[in-house]
Formats: sequence, structure tokens, C-alpha cells
Amino acid sequence: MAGTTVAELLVETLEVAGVERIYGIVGDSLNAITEALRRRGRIRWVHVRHEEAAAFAASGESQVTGSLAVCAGSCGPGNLHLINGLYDAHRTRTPVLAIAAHIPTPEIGSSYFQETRPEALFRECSVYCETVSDASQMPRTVEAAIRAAVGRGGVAVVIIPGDVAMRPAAARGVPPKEALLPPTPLVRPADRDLDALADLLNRSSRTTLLCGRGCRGAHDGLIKLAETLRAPIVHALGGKDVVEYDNPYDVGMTGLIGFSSGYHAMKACDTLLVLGSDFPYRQFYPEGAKVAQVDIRAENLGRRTALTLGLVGDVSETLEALLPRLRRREDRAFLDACRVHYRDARADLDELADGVRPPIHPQHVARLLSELATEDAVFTADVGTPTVWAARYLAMNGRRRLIGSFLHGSMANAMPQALGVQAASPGRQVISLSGDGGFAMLMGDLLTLVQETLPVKLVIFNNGTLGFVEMEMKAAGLLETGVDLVNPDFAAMARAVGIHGVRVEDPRLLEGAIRDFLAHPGPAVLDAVTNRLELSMPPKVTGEQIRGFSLYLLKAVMSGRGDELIDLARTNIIR
Ligand SMILES: Cc1ncc(C[n+]2csc(CCOP(=O)(O)OP(=O)(O)O)c2C)c(N)n1
Repeated sequence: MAGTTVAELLVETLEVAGVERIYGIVGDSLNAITEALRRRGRIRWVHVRHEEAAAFAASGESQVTGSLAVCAGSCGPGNLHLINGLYDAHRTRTPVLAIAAHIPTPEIGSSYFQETRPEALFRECSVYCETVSDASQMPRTVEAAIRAAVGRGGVAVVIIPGDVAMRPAAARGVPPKEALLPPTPLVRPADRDLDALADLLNRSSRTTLLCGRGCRGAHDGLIKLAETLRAPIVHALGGKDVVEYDNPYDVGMTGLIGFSSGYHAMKACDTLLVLGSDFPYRQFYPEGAKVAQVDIRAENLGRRTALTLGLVGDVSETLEALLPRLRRREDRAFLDACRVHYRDARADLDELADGVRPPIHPQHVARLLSELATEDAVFTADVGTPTVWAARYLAMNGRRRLIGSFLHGSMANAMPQALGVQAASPGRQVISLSGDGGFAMLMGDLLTLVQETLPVKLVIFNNGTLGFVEMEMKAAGLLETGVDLVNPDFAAMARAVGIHGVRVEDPRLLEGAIRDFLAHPGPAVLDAVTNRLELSMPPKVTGEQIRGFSLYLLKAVMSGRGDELIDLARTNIIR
């Protein structure tokens, strides 16, 4: 390929945008692009084993760097495999560009081999999704895609037929980085709206703050706000690594897997201020309280609960302008009561995070990981109970990060996200808290850790079941169905592919096993055989759940499973 091709212009544009790697699997429709990458030699092709892992890896990378990350798939099934990971990135509002190669232009619309409709497929999980059908569209199309992904925070998809990628490029050059990447603007509400918010807060006597991922960078302002208003701070899971640390106003998380203290601080306030959170579960919001919300996205305002006041703004900027307008409240009674409740809830949870006789309790694993990980470790957690243990037992400190699939809620996110985080942060400790079900779902990409020499530390909570769903079934009064997992010895399996593998079944050996596994310089697997029958109750156990669980117990006794129920009681009560 002599001269500049469309593919080379695409790659050059990505280089200017600062892209360092592309996750994907090759295919002939991608040939022009992979050849351009090879010839130019600046962007690394990270060869994964499943395109879904490529998309999750890009999602993980961009969440930890805050910058654009890229994945690619060949035409038809190749790019179709990206979709689930792209949904995750899109819902997390993290900038990812997906290059979806397409079938040859003359064949489009003929039900050709591998033909799909990528524009229709990717539209739903992207802020930008366009096809390059003519060489003259480049590099404008990829520029627009990059600006949309970075500026709006989300996924942009560039669909490009293999033949178009090979064509000679038009003369138009690539803009400089300053013109390519949109800077983040300062956004805050107008003065009169800040006055209205200040007035609402100054007149309230029991204010609670609900803080989410939009509070990143606003830690100091939040603490000052809570101090001024004597307000407890509740967080949604996305806000955990942003607000929980160094926080004397923290009263824990709310939601299905949260703390009872977080639940009560939300329910008992007279004014709730929601900051950078789109926490979706409506039943956790207070009834009868005034609710104000600050969010950078107008469409997030009031969609979970009715608002008294909704303002558009960046949380940090808004707080800076709001604080001088607030009167300092002296009465700390509400705050103190919420803090006492939190201390008790925390103590109850901490009691569960230990053990001296098998089986190992998963809480114990999570607590030790938290204690033994480095100060700037990045944790990823699989959807399922690993997210519960991460939320409750990993201590954050402002430097650590916690990444999951908290909005899209997909299994199998943790290992590939860790892969992307590690690729982008070579010196950092990256720990994946994987479920045995979640891990097995994208298990092929364990090989990528070896091939790419990525020293990810992978903990598998090996409970032999799709545990979270098993628990949901029981709470709904059902006998569990379709949840059993017949697992191998994951540590032996890891060793067979060249990864350091440690298996642990006895809680007395757990700390040593974790130390050994974390100290290993390369990729390592800790196969932690944990209690299948662990109860991880939600913060507020409803009458319905108690009825459901009682019904399950009755059904289990009637189907002759008395021994199992004794085990359930034994492993949850006598620890
Ligand atoms: C892709 C996908 N499939 C199914 C589900 C439904 N689901 C949510 S959690 C879960 C069980 C996860 O099991 P595992 O990874 O073993 O973790 P555990 O809960 O046992 O710790 C399932 C099946 C989902 N969220 N995502």
C-alpha cells in the first residue's frame, strides 16, 4: 500500500489523540488498519481472545486514565462481540472509540457473508455512530467520533468497510491535539439558581447528601459542605472511591447491597441533596422530603424522584460557588445519630469478615485484600457477590480505584477491565475480584494476561454457584435452579497456562496465600474456595423477603434438604 490510505489517516488521527493501544482481534476487513498500525509502529495492537474482552478492557483503561481508549472488531460477528463491553463503557460514560470493520461496500444490502447492520446495532450504545462510505469523509468522521466520545463521555463507533479503509486518503491533514480533543469546560449554575439552592439548604434541619460518580474531584468541597450543613454523606456505588475516604461524615452506601445506615440517612432527612448521582432504585429515595439535585447532565435531573430544585453543573464547581452562600448549622443531632448507626452497621459487617474454620467466608477474603493491597491499587469487581464484598470491605483512600459494571450490570467484566487497566498502568497493582461464573464466561482471556505479560492479580471467589442469583431465588421463595457450577481447580488450571496459581480452602492459610499471590511479579490466580451458602442480606430486609425466604426454607425441608439447611445455619451463625 503506497501513499496514505484511509486506514493510515485513521491511525495517524488516533496517534495525535494520544491513543497508545487498540484491543481487538484481527480479520480481513480490518487488514488495512492492522497493516497501518504495523507500518507506523506507534500504537500497539493488544491481541485478546474475545472481542467482548477488548471492549471491557477499553472501558477499564479509559476509566482509570480518563482518556480515550480504543477497541476494534472485524466485520459481522467480530464487531458484534464488542457490544456488551461497549454498553458497559457507554453507560459508565467513559470515552471509548470502537472501530467496527464492515463488509465490502459493493456487497452491502445483499445478505452477504457476515453481513450485519452495524449502524443499527451500535446506535443504542453510543453517542456517535457513523459509517465511512467514502474516502473523502476521513479524517473528519474519526475526528467527530473522538470529540463526541471525549466531550460527551461515552462510546463512539466508526464503521468502516474493509475496501474503503484501503483506499487512498484525501489530502486533508490531521488537526493538532489541541484542536482534536475537546477540553473539559467549567459548568456551574447561574447565581440566582445557586441562591435558590442555598435558601433551600439553609432552611432545612436534616439534610442528607447522596453522592455518586459525578463527585470525582470534589472531595474537599463535599467535606466542607457536609461540615457546614452537619449533613451525613451517603454514597451510591459509583461514588465509593470518590467520597468514602477521609470522610468524617460518611454513613455508608445505600441501595440493594448497601448499609442499613445509608438507607436510614436517606429515608430520615427532610432535605436530600443529590450530587452527581443517577442512583436508579426509586424505593431508596425519601418520601416527603425536599429533594435538590446537581448534575452535569440535564437529563439526569428528577428522573429517579420528584425534585424541588434541579440544577445543571459540575459538582466541584457548583460547590465552590455554593459554599459561601450557606449558613453554618450548629445542631449536629441528626448527623451524630446517623454516624452512630453507621458505626454499628460497620461493626456488624466487620464481624463477618473473619474466620478460623472452613469454609472461607468471602468477606474475609475481601477484607484481607483490602489490608494487603498497595496504596494505589486498582480493584475491579465482577457483577454478582464480588461487587457486594468490594462495596463493603475494600477501603478506599483517594488513590485506590474501584471499577465494576455498576450501571450496565454485566457479568464477566472484572478480568477484562483489569486487563485494560493493567495495560495502561504497568507499575500499578491491579486486582480483579472475579466470580467463578463471571470468570469462566470470558476465561479465554486468561491467556491474554500471559501473552501480553500483564501482571494482573485475579482472585476467584470459588463458591460453586451463581451465588447472587441463588440468593435472589431464595429471597423470592424459590428453590434454586440452574445455578450450580462444576468448577476445576482454577489454580492448577492457571499453572497449566503459565500463570502462578494458589488455591486456598482453609481460612487459617488465607492471609499467607494472599500475601504470596500479591507478591508474585507476574500474573497470578488465587482460587479462594468460599462458602456457597453465604447470606448477603440487603440493608433493609423487607417483609416480602422474609416471607420469600421462609417459603424457600419450607420448600427445602419438604424436598429433604435438611442437612443443607443445617449447613446454612452453621456457616452463617457459628463462624
Ligand atoms: C451477562 C450476564 N448474564 C447474567 C446475569 C445475571 N446474573 C447476575 S449476577 C449472576 C451470578 C454471578 O455469579 P458468579 O460470577 O459466580 O458470582 P457470585 O454471585 O456467585 O459470587 C448472574 C447470573 C448478568 N448480570 N450478566
